[in-house]
Amino acid sequence: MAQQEIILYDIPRQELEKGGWSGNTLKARLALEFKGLPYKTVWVEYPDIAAHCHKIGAPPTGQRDGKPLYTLPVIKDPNTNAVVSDSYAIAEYLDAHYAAPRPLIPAGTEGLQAAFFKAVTDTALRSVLHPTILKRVSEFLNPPSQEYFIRTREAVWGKLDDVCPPGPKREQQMKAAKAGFDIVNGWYAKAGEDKLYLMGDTPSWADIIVAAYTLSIKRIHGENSDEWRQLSSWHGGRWAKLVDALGSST
Ligand SMILES: N[C@@H](CCC(=O)N[C@@H](CS)C(=O)NCC(=O)O)C(=O)O
Repeated sequence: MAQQEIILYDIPRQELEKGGWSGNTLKARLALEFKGLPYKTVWVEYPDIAAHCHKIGAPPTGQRDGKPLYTLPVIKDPNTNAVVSDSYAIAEYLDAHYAAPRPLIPAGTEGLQAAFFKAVTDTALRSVLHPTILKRVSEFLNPPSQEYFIRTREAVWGKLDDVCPPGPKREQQMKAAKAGFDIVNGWYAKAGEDKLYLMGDTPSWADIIVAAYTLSIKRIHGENSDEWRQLSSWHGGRWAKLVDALGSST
């Protein structure tokens, strides 16, 4: 039977033509494209995620305030009837069910990929780059998501206006991000200065993680932003080249 389109649930922004923007959902999107699998996007506003997950049978991925937390990305695969939450679990699912044309997590690297995910997230991505995006994201979401995002993020970060305002605080944050990427660049350089991927010539899930977050900075702040200008110039343009190699047009 012909391969049916996998459904990717993602969070919309006002200008949908600018494509997916969330680092987490971009990981799943890039993984689907890496495999060359046909898929379509169903857009779900933040306040509707939990109800939507209930409806399709997608499990929560964590907890917030002692209650189950439902997040995107989720995929639904009509070929197998599987519904999978969490970007990492989605990558593992795709490898398990669609081995061809190439693995996201090559055999024997499972533990290393998991260790890299934790290390790169803590060093450069989530903890360091994340504060730079919060205010901007709150501005481009549709009204229902906007209200939800501001309320839930301010409960954690305080006033979004104060998290990473333009000026010295933002400059400091970008310096911290650069310092994080310096470390990650050192890991990449172990494969050879001229190599694009963490495994040298073989792209893998590790690179998709980095490419997805890097692409999210480009999409969130915009191609002409200072944030993207800086990030895309670091380390000989390594991160921008990863986006070019593994990024998505949607
Ligand atoms: N570990 C999850 C995290 C996903 C995640 O945090 N997604 C955010 C969007 S970027 C979300 O859906 N949040 C729902 C909420 O804040 O209520 C993954 O990798 O998929």
